[in-house]
Amino acid sequence: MKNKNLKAQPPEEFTGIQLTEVPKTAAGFKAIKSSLKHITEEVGLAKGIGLLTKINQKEGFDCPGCAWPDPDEKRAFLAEYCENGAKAIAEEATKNRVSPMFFTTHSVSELSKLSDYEIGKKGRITHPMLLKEGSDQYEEISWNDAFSLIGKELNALSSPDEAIFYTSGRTSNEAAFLYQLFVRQFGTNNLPDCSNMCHESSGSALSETLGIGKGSVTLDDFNHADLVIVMGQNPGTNHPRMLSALKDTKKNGGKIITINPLPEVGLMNFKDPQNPINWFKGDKLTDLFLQVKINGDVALLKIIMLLLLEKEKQEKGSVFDLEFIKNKTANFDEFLADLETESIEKLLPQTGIELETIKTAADMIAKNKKVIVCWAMGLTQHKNAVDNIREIVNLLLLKGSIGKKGAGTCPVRGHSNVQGDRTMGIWEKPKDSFLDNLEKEFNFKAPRKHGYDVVDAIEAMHEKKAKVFIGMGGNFISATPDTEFTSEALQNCDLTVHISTKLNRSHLIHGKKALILPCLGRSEKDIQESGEQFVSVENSMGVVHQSHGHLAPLSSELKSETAIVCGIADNTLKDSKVKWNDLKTNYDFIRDKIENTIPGFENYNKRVRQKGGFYLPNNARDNNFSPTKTGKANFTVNKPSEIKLNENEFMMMTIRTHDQYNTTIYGLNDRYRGILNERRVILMNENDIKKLDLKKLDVVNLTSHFKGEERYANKFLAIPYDIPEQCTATYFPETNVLVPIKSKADISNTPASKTVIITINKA
Ligand SMILES: Nc1nc2c(c(=O)[nH]1)N[C@H]1C(S)=C(S)[C@@H](COP(=O)(O)OP(=O)(O)OC[C@H]3O[C@@H](n4cnc5c(=O)[nH]c(N)nc54)[C@H](O)[C@@H]3O)O[C@H]1N2
Ligand SMILES: Nc1nc2c(c(=O)[nH]1)N[C@H]1C(S)=C(S)[C@@H](COP(=O)(O)OP(=O)(O)OC[C@H]3O[C@@H](n4cnc5c(=O)[nH]c(N)nc54)[C@H](O)[C@@H]3O)O[C@H]1N2
Ligand SMILES: [Mo]
Repeated sequence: MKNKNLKAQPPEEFTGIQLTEVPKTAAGFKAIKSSLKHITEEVGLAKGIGLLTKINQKEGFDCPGCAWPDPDEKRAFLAEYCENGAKAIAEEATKNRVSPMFFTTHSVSELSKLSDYEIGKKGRITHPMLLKEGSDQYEEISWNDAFSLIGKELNALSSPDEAIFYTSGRTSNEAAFLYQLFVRQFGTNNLPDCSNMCHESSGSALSETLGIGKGSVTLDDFNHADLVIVMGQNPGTNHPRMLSALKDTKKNGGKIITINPLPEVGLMNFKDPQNPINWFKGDKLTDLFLQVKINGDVALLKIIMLLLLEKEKQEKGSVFDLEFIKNKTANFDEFLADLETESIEKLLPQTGIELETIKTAADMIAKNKKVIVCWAMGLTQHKNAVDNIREIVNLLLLKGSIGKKGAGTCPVRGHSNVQGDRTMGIWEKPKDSFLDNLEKEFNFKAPRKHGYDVVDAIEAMHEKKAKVFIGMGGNFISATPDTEFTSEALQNCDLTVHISTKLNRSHLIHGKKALILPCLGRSEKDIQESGEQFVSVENSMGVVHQSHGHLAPLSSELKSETAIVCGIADNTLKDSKVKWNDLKTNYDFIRDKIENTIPGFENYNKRVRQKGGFYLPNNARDNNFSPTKTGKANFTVNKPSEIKLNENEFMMMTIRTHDQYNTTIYGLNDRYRGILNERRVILMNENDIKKLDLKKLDVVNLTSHFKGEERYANKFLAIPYDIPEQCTATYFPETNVLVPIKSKADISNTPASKTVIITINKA
């Protein structure tokens, strides 16, 4: 039963907007100033500066911000972090504490009325906490009692498939490996993760076409590329260190094309904060900007490929890499036959771009042989997201731009170890070969039935088919779509458990009983029986390396994620042959087990100790596509988006501000878009504002429409912005309530949180 006193959405209150001019360049000195401000406020200056010198250094800890790789050789003088990495650290190392005392004076329902910003600012959780059935107040519980409660609830289920084990992508390789092993020994593959809402579409498309679900490029490839195309990504905010790589491309004579509905500041111009000479002088990054309509990418890529085909017909071999196509690819004829059925005139309106501009892009692509395409959520969170990425692969295959220096695929990952977690087996659809290896090493029968992904898990809880939810990190209620539906789903559970660093809304939208288990963060020392431990992570380009905490843990009650998994497993599994309590004493033991089960981790303990770590094997990088069904790189046939808007409807994308990390809201500013101190805004084209008879800063209510259903989110300020007509942008998680649970990508099942059809009404 849903508790009406619990608020799953942030309050419909304004915080006092200020608009400034949209800045012309990103980073520079202002970024340094902003880093220092967050660090000083949350951590204190001296301790904060000490921490910053450790981020992403070879003996330091991995920045919990994003998964962008560190240079293999040189690391910057001012440390390899960015403004938003510094904010992530400040947030984790904060002085603020959520202690048992805090909960005696704050009820759950009262806390749920706060915004995500206010909840996050309460700070780090210091002790394991239990919310008893019927209570509105968390109270302290011992670790042993917490573990045995979980064991009891899990073992009381009528099937292991009634439990769900979520993971967010910050969990280390060691913890993730043990977690999936425990879950499979318990008897289910219900291992949804944040990837399901993130790059799942990339994984689906790339595995099918290139035989590996990961990107193919390394950081060094950016030094050698003729052309980098950045699609559906805002690196100035979300992967700031990527801008340095793009700067290197330019320095070496390469060009950059940006494809985005918004002229994102960082991509347009950039001042490198790691180079003081550059603090005040900007570098122009984007050479050609294609301001595509939301979800117009397949149409745009098809037009580009039609233009390339025209040129190729004029002079055979002048544009396409015929040798590569012949030797390395399959399905070229089907692809070509389908492409020729498309017409530029019909496709053009979907893009919203002048044909002349697209022709310039096609010329740049035709001329250059080494092309990298980078992308992120602007491509993966649509109904036809998998098509978007398959179409990118088609383009790269035409150019033979894969498996060679300076060319290839670059899906830019989000969470700092989301890729590593998947490598460790956090996946609801594990491969048989992976399970075979687990069975052999650990002597048990692994479940073979595929488990629930995020959307399926929500539906299962809603239908009461799943009754226990365990979250290894993350903030499920605020990150997932259809907030009110998901809130009902979580509240249907008998037990919800969160292994977390900081207080968040998922602790407040709870099952009949709830537990919060507080864990160490990346920046903290992890001391076990055999001494100080390090963990390992995999970045966006498949490099596995160490991460060492440096700070003393903020409370002696914190446990590492690894120790928590071992505690739960030991209290749940009756006849496991794994010695859970031994494994946690020395993480080398866990790495030995990983080495024995997962290909590519030979000599793990030795190689992870090399400075900078080691690369995992990558068949696409090696120009080998044998893992695909055809044994070659596959061309595919894709269709442009079928979504048609009525005249009064708008397409809405839900995006991140400069001051947030997913559901963690560092501050209320979106500096690079000129919007300060307010999150309840909707960015609209000036003509659309006029058409609706609105003025700048008018208050509007939003209604989303999906298969006859309506969902509502009220009180947003209309902001005129440089965005194509009929396209709008709002911030997540405020508008997740508008994303229908059933509106998701074909094949990958990723919530379509960038293609939300809405109408806008004056409040
Ligand atoms: N500071 C900070 N860093 C982060 C995060 C964070 O929240 N804060 N989150 C991390 C995570 S988990 C992830 S996944 C990444 C996310 O990194 P991004 O994908 O950069 O994040 P979004 O804000 O979702 O931005 C999507 C971009 O795609 C564009 N876009 C939207 N729809 C379309 C479309 O149809 N076509 C095209 N071509 N473009 C489109 C938007 O205008 C926007 O620029 O960042 C990671 N890093
Ligand atoms: N509408 C809309 N929805 C989206 C998106 C979108 O673009 N639009 N993006 C989607 C994407 S790309 C992603 S990846 C998901 C993100 O979904 P999640 O990964 O579930 O969400 P986060 O906000 O990253 O999780 C933050 C919480 O993680 C906990 N935490 C932080 N560090 C640690 C740690 O080291 N260990 C543990 N155990 N806990 C920790 C803290 O308690 C913090 O409150 O959201 C998705 N949701
Ligand atoms: Mo993500």
